Amino acid sequence: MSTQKFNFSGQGGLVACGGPGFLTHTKREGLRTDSMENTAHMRALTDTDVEFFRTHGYIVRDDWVSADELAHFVDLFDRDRDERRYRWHRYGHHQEANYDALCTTPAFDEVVRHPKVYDAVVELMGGPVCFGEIGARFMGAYDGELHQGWHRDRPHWPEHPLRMDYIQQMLYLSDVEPDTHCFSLSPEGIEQPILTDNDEQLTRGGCVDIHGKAGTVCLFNVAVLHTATTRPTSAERKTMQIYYGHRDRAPLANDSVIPPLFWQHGDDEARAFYGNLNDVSRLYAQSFGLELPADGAA
Ligand SMILES: O=C(O)CCC(=O)C(=O)O
Repeated sequence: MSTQKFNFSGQGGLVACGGPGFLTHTKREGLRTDSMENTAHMRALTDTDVEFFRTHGYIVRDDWVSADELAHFVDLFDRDRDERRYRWHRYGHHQEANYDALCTTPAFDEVVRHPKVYDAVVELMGGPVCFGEIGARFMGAYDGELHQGWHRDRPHWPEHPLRMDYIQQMLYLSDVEPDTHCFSLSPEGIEQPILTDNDEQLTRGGCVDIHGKAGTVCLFNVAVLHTATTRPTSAERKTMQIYYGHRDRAPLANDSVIPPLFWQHGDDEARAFYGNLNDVSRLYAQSFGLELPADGAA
């Protein structure tokens, strides 16, 4: 596997063309315009974003999701939670979640492959990405003790330029402020040694609470120490949390079933993105009498 896909110096680096209507990443000086005719591709990330990700393990952007998109995504979320209640279950310390959100509401694909987010994910991952998991998650009012459960979802991948095997999009669908539940992480830079002891990492990196208005996106390396911070509040928190992996590496987990609608999609890019099938998707497909794609290529 190539590990030399990045060049953060700016000149001659890779830029990403991803998401619906975009096909692949390519060299900055040789932009492909497959579905874009002669429109120059606008890169979603700035060099400052990339440098921040290198030195902190995450970035936050509140300007990618438009007001109209946000209203649409909140509507999808609320309707899913209302009409597909039977797929929502208790999760973690004080959450409810639906991990089959792509089956119950296929339109969540618009969140998963939001063009700006997808473009940034592809650039940070340094090559073609695949769907890993989707969680629609809800946190209600709470009057208990402040709670945190620090963890890393997956190990670092040392051969990757950002030592990143999987990345998560955390999309806030409600305002997140100092007195509400929030997502928190302990920043770490790729030049820093990995501290496996949580207390040591928290002493070195501290704790950053990610606040932002509804529509804010945080992208982070899931190997970075993080937690949900549950605090006494009357405010509800709604999030979409989507994992992306490298297309040629192992599927993330078996929490989300990938609907055949996507891995049998008529569009090559959609099929490839959703085609790194986990065991549960294969099992369900077989049980419904569907023919599975050849290994590694849906
Ligand atoms: O819900 C949150 O704020 C934290 C999410 C988290 O810990 C995770 O996805 O592993």
